[in-house]
Amino acid sequence: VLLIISAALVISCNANKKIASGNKDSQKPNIIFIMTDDHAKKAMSAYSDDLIKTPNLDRIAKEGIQFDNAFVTNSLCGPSRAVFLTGKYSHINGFRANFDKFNGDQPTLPKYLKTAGYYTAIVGKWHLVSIPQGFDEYSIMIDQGEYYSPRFFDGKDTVSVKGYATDIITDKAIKILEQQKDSGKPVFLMVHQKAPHRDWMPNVSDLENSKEKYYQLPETFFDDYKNRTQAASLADMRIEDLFLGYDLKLYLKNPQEETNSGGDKNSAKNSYNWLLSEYESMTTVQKAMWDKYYKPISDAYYADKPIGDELVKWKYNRFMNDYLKTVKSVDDNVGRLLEYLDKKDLSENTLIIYTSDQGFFLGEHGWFDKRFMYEPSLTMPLVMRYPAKIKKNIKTDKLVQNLDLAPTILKAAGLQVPEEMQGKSLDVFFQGKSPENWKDKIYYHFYESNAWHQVQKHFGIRTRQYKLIYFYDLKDWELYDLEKDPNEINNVYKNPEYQHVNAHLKKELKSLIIKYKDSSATNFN
Ligand code: SGN
Ligand code: CA
Repeated sequence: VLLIISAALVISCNANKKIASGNKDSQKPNIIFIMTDDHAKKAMSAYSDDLIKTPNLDRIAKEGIQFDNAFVTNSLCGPSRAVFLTGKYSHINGFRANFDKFNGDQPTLPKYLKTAGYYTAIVGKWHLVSIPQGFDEYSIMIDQGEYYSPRFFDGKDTVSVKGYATDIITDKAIKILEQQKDSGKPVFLMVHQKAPHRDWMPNVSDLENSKEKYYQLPETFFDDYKNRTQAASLADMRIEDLFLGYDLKLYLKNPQEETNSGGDKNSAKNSYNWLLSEYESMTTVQKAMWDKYYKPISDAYYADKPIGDELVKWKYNRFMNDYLKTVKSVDDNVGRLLEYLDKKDLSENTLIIYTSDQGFFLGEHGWFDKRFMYEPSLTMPLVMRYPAKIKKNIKTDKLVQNLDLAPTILKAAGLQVPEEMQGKSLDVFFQGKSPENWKDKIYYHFYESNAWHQVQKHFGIRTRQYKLIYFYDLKDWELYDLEKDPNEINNVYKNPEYQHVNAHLKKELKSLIIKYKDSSATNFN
């Protein structure tokens, strides 16, 4: 008996020694989950290199797996984060729209991981209103967060940190990894960037020696919303309504100009002051670098005063230049994190995931923002690397969802996926094979109404070929044949040739509603 006990002691000592060496050899991987805010798939060169080169984000894809058809279940910040934390749809986790408050008492991914011995932490944007639960450590931004001198709350104090948000959040992430690397515990770290969310303030270091670039308008930029339901024309998120000061960084001669620039008049008044207060929070050096770039742009605008289509094109380009610069800073900082992992020999046994809380319209249909079930806002970038378990250079176009991420992470941590989670682990794709019986349809439900950007509530189904959407307050439908009409401008719901498709999809939609237990989505024929 003594012999057996001492043998067991030796084994357990060895196991402890192994874990102590930076978790490299232990069974459980470190898990780093990077989520940005509003990053459109087409602004990442692994998906399309028309707009920007993102070598570091692409590196994750090249050294791992890229999901070409990854979708959110509700295209809005808070709801998407709640889905990720719970592995459940909004109607089950209770966070349907940004004005809700997340019920942190429910089971969540960090809680499961913490119980299983993980050190759990989140840095950056939270946006779920209630206090984070299940984390050993957190440092979250207040509400939407700020680009310059952002404020962070750690459970005790709120502190404003000098510098640029994307850099600071990455510094915080690296610091946690460094502090934990010899602790013997695997780490689950959520790195939530504010970028590239509105109001798209670039890092001043990316303004130096930089010139405005010209970006081609998307094909559907001048969409007239013909043969669509009313939803598209009711939406208030047109590029032409971007605010001159707040969004496009002009030095307004008179704050009234903001009010006249279009969009929601009340927010126009506030937005002018918002930009000023962000500018005021910069250091003298930052302000000087900012002015050096934006002042000549502003002067040129007042000298030329574009109008009509010229003004709309000018606004589009101004917006795109800033948006893409905030993405560039994300890419640089992801590079920094990857380098840190390499340097500390942590890459092999780390699952790193990059995604965004939803997609974003970059001028498609004349819009910015998201919310709609249309492709640019429904899709999200999703790439993962985990050299120990994921083959290199894999791509899949199967339909996957943000709902699947919590199960994927639990599985990677060697844990059971709880029955009540509604997603499926994506580990079945890790060896490059296409799993049999994978889902071939997804369900979507957007709940916000009478709020920012005025998008009507809707739910719907997307298959490989079709998308059927029901705007239930309007009691009106849209159907798109994505193979023939990838830009979703031709609603064929009333087309006689598609009646069999409608009937079939409605049946499938009903079965998804039952499967996912969405009792709020009834009453349609
Ligand atoms: C803010 C933005 C909106 C944006 C929402 C939600 N306006 O209200 O443009 O749609 O956030 O975004 S702003 O003038 O305050 O920037 S989300 O990503 O948090 O859901
Ligand atoms: Ca968002």
